Amino acid sequence: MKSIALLILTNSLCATFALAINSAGSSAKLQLKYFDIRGAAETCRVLLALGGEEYVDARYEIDQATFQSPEFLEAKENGDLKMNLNRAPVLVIPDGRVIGQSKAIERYLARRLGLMGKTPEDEAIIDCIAEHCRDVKDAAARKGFSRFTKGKTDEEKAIARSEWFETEMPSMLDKIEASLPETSRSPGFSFGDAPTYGDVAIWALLRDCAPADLDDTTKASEKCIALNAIADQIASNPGVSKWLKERPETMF
Ligand SMILES: N[C@@H](CCC(=O)N[C@@H](CS)C(=O)NCC(=O)O)C(=O)O
Repeated sequence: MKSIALLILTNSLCATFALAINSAGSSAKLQLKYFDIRGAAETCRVLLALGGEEYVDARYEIDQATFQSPEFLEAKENGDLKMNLNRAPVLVIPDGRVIGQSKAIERYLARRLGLMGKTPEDEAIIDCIAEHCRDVKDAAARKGFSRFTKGKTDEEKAIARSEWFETEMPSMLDKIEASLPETSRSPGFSFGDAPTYGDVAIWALLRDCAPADLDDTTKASEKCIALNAIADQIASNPGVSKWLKERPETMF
């Protein structure tokens, strides 16, 4: 039963991918190409859900045993990924041009979808909030406690993990929380009184981390009332909550 379900899922993902590839360059829709994981593309997908724009969600399947993706290798060989230096994600825009770098894609989508404020100054402040979230994620990665970290014992990883979640992450989140009164005009929004890219970045940081880190992240952020209200506001947006219910279940 499980293998039939997997086969159906695999076939439907292949169909999605084939549709995406066949329509490259000619589609009026945006086409986001990435692995079949949340990873570096999920903030883009959530921005699109929040902004209500339809797009082609082209996914390179990953073999769960080998972590290889023949579809990704083929795309690399075809030159589809040149604009991200042979990596994913890339976004193909309706005129056929390709944008690489996940953060550049996020900012482009946010601007396109009206989630970057009204002026260059608004945009810079919203971007600044999103960059705070990136700092937190980068600091966690540098701390090196994930199962992919090499050169550390399990005991060393456990120590790094508790230092991060008990002290360092709460301290960084407190600083972000303290900055919000400078930019927010209403509870539930990091900038002004409407959803922005910064809110999506906060949601991704607090709610869309690796499932194994969710409880510790929730605990580390428990005193951050404003940040949690923003994350809840994004999660309860109808487009986003529909996406969260319907998105493919993936390993990361
Ligand atoms: N700075 C780039 C990094 C892109 C990147 O490292 N992509 C990874 C997946 S998250 C990748 O394509 N890895 C496969 C490879 O490099 O062969 C971005 O944010 O888009």
